[in-house]
Amino acid sequence: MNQLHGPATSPFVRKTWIALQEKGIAFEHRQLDPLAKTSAFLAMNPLGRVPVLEEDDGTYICDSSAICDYLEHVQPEPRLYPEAPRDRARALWYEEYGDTALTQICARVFWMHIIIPVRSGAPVDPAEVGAFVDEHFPPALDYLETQAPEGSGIVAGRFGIADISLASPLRLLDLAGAPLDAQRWPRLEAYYRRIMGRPSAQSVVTAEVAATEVFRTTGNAPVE
Ligand SMILES: N[C@@H](CCC(=O)N[C@@H](CS)C(=O)NCC(=O)O)C(=O)O
Repeated sequence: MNQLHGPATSPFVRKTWIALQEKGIAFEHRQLDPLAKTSAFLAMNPLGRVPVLEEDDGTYICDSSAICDYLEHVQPEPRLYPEAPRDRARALWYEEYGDTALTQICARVFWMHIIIPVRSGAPVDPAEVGAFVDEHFPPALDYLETQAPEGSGIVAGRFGIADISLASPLRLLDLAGAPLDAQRWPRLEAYYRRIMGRPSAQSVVTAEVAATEVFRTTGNAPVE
């Protein structure tokens, strides 16, 4: 069976997990600390990053975008990438936005709430978190507030890779105990909750909550 390597807290692992679930492709989840650059890990991915998808024949496919594109080709239905060129381009743009701008700010909040306190021995500093959020959230989230759809599909009204890629980093805020401000970004928050309500996204919850607890108590990712 396919194996998906990496902590479920990673937005890139979550994105890949949800895509696998949406496609109905069976897989086993394997713990792997992406900061521990073991030779076994680097043999799978010389960049030392997760996720890595390991196939039955021992092939490794790295990078969430490469994996999701691969899944679309080996199992086209249900489609996660639009067919029409402009819609496809827009979907790839939102995927990129989720993987970069959104992940950077959400991951930082997760680190400030969950990982840094246990590593430093100092409690969360609400003033520091607040200053970060005030400076970095509006530029990234005000844009998404203008884009968020009424339904679950930000591109052409149809759910797909763009929605998965935007919801996956936002989930870090829930796991950090600092959820997205529904008063400040109501359309985005409601859209995010709709994506999170899908069975594919719910299937990650047990693993991501457990991984968060390991991070919160040890400062490190869970390992096998
Ligand atoms: N573009 C990559 C990004 C993967 C990535 O940065 N993963 C993080 C975990 S969230 C990682 O492995 N970081 C370890 C490191 O950079 O040393 C993807 O889409 O898979």
